[in-house]
Amino acid sequence: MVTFVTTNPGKVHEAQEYLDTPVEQLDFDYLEPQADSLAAVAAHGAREAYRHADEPVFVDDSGLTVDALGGFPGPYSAYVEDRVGVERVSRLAREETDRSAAFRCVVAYCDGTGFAATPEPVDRERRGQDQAADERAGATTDEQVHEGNDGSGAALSVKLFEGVVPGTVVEPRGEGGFGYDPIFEHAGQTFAEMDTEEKNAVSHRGRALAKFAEWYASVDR
Ligand code: ITT
Repeated sequence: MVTFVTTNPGKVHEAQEYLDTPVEQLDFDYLEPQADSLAAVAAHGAREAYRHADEPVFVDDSGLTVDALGGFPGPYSAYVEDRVGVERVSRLAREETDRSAAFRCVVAYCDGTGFAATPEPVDRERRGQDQAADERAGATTDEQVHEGNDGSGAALSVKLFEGVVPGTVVEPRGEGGFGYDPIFEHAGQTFAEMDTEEKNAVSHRGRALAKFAEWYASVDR
């Protein structure tokens, strides 16, 4: 069993499809720092969630980046969805000639131990696609080990797994999924037109979870 700290049941549903072990949701709204990078937000969240839960946890920070809007809404996707709404983000993006966008997800795992000696998970099949999307979306890293300070002087390691999927912003279509799914088209379908399995097979979260699942299954706990 692994604990997914999130307020979003849609994320948990997708994660359960990917991981062999049961995924339990802990509905805890950790404080998200204002940062330009999803990885920084996710790493901070994982540490805070671990301190709250006092057991192994993972979190996921994700967002939509629209190329012509300088990566907006990016790490502010949840705030913008709440205050502005996805239809208005779609309208804004559709005023642009270039409607390219990407969904990015960073899964961050923390169990209070260090990961320095852990072999990095490798996702060769998807790495090329991820790199192409990373370049478009201005990403810097894939999987890595981060050390951070928990405020008590002790370092808490966090393991990060990143997934990116390129697409286009369109008028809302489809009834499934959540959040920005109806306005994000990939290979001719919006994510809201796909079922969970289809979305997971190509999505940012699916790609990050695949790496996490591979690594999680390989480590001795
Ligand atoms: P937690 O932080 O509690 O996990 P959240 O929904 O607030 O839940 P984020 O802070 O990561 O999640 O914000 C992500 C935003 O991007 C939010 O508006 C989501 O609806 C949206 N989002 C994330 N993944 C998505 C996906 O797969 N499809 C559509 N929208 C997504």
